[in-house]
Amino acid sequence: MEIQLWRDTLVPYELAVEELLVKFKHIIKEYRQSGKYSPIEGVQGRVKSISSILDKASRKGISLERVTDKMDDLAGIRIICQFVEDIEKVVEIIRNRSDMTVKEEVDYVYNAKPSGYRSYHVNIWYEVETIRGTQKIQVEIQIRTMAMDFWATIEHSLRYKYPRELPKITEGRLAASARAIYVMDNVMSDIREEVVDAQGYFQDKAAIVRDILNNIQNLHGGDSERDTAVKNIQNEFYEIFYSGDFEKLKEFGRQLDKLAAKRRIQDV
Ligand code: 0O2
Repeated sequence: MEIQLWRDTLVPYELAVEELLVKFKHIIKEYRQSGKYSPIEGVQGRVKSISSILDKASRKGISLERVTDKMDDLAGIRIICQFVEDIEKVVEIIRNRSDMTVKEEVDYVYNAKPSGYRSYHVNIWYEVETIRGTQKIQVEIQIRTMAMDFWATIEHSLRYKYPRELPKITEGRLAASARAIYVMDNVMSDIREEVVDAQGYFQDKAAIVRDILNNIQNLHGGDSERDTAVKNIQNEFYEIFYSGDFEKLKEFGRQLDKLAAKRRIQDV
C-alpha cells in the first residue's frame, strides 16, 4: 500500500481514538464532579503505527488489503483502573452505551495468557463522520488495573528487545512478577473500600475548599469595612483548615454559602 493510502486509511482511526479519549475522560469527570468514585482512573489511546501494522500483518499472514477487516486493534484505547473490581464496572459502562457496539469480549483477567498477560479486551464497532462520510470501524479497548498495566508495559518492551524468544531467565522473572502482581491486585481489593473512602474524603475536602475560596473571593469589593470582614473570614478559614477538623470545615462552608447568598441579594 502506498504511503498516502496508509494516511487516508488511518484517518478515521485517528478520529475514533480522539473522540473516544474525550468520551472516557468525560466519564471520569462526571463521576468526580458528582462526588463519586470513578471506576476509570485514566485513559490512553493510540493508532497502531505503520511499522507495527506491517509486523503484525506479516506475523499473522494478513494481506495488506485486508488489514482493516482482519486487524481489530488499529485503533486502541487503554483504560486503567485502580482495582480489579472496577474492570467489570467499566465493561458494563461500555455495554450500555448507544455509541459503541460490542463485537467481542476477551477475558484475559481471569484467563491470563501463557505469558502472564492479564487484561480485559472489549472490541467494539464505532462510527465516525469524516469528509468521506460515515465510517464504521473496529476499536480495541483494553481494560486493566494499574498493576497489570505496569507488567504489560515492561513485558511489551522486552518482546521488542527479543522479537524471537525471550531468554529463559527473563521469561521466568516475568512469570514470577505476573504472579506477584496477581497477589498484589487481590490484596488491594481487600482494602478497596478503605481506599475509596479515603479518596472520597480527599475529593470532598478539595470541593469544599474550592467553594469556600470562591465565596471569599466574591465577598471582596465594595468598602474597606467589608474588606476587613472578608479578611477575618479568611483568617477563620485558615484556622479551621489547619486544625484538620473536617466537620467544622463543612459547617464553615455551609455558613459561608448562606452569607454569600445574602450578600448577593443585598448587592442586587
Ligand atoms: P501492540 O504493539 O500493543 O499493538 P489473537 O489472534 O486474537 O490471539 P491478537 O489480535 O494480537 O491475537 O489479539 P490479542 O492477543 O487479544 O492481543 C491484542 C493486543 O493485546 C496486543 O496487540 C497487545 O497490545 C495486547 N497483548 C496481548 N497479549 C499480550 C502479551 O502477552 N503481552 C503484552 N504486553 N501485551 C499483550 P499487539 O498487536 O500484539 O501489540
